[in-house]
Amino acid sequence: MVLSLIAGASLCQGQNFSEVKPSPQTSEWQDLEFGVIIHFGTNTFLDREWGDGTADPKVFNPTQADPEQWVKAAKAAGAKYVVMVAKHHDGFALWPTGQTDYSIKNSPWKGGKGDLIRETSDAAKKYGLGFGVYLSPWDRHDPRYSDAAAYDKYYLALLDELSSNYGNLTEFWLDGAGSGGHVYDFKKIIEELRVSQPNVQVFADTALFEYGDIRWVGNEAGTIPFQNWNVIDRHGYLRWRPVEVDTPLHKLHWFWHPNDEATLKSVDELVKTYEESVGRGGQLMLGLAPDSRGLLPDADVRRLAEFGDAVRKMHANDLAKQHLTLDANAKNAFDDDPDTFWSAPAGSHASTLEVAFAKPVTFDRAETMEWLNDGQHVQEYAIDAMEGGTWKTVARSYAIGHKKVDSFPAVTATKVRLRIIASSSEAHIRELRLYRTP
Ligand code: FUL
Repeated sequence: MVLSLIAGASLCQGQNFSEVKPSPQTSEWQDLEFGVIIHFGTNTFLDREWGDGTADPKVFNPTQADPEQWVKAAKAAGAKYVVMVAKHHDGFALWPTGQTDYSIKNSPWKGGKGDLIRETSDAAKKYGLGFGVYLSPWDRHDPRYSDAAAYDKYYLALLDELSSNYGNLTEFWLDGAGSGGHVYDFKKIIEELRVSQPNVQVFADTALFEYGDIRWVGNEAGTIPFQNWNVIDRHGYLRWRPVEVDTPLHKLHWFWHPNDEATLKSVDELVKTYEESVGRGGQLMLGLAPDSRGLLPDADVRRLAEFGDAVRKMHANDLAKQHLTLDANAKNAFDDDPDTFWSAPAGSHASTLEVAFAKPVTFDRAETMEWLNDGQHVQEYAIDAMEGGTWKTVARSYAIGHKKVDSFPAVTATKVRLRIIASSSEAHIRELRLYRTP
């Protein structure tokens, strides 16, 4: 009795939302802000989103598959890493696995000698992007799926190949789709993954709640529709688990489909998605889909470059840099150095970071970043601009987190202040940036 009380007490230690901190690996991952996920497989050739596992491997026959083209297009969009769907729900493996014949080994592509995971990870490395994989737990082809223990063994063997043969993985995607009712030994799966990939960030939706480092946003529309706090309660214990926002470049389509040009998202739609994902402290995971040639369609490549240009232009001129002299502490919020931050007075729960300008600056967008290594502390804040000698509040909101974008009608100000209205302990502000929308 006494022992169980003591054990219960120790479980409760540190269970305070603002005391939970990210791991160094998760912080590093959050700094990437934007990745892409690539869907390519038998579905590409059969006009399908969810293959039923009966497709003949011979249908997989791209004539010009070029992972370097995919990676270059992702990089032009501003993505920092690529996640490749190694096996989707149809069970077809895009690498020459030794665990099943249902793979590219039995396709006509490169006479069965190709390896798309190798080519894509090599391309990512060549262009300086991170690499990750998606391995669908749900499998509509493999007969072992009906026997939970046999399938776990199979899945583990696939995972071992992916986690030991393709270098460091940035992210591992565990997709809950379709698995309703099937029980997997996720504990074992994650344990095994960690042996060769101790730093990989595991994405998992709510069905696989216990196992992820990163959580699903809950929709595929490209938006975080809530105040974004990084720490969530997992069945009674707290864990730092940031949000990933996955959404495809073509509306509702993760795989390529013929005559699908009309679903290609516009630059404005993509920028809105960026603002509502990265701009709300989350990670953007944009879905790309090579066509039956094995190339991203020209229009997609162009759109990705246009999107990247639009985001770069939005950030071309940080007006906050025109501030007058600041003390060393405040300067840290305007230096673009991710390792420095302005710290509010120790122990404070409210504070102000203020800058003045020699000449008035006109802006309609503010980007604020919290230094999160010590936890997420800012609970409520406002941005005020001094216009015509009086302070005017242009934005007021709750969580800041990794990054927070606030947009408002343009103001012309001689001074700007970030007012921390409530924070669980002193605020740590990594950057405060001001922009005029081009
Ligand atoms: C979903 C899957 O069902 C879709 O086909 C796609 O792979 C998406 C990224 O995740 O859960």
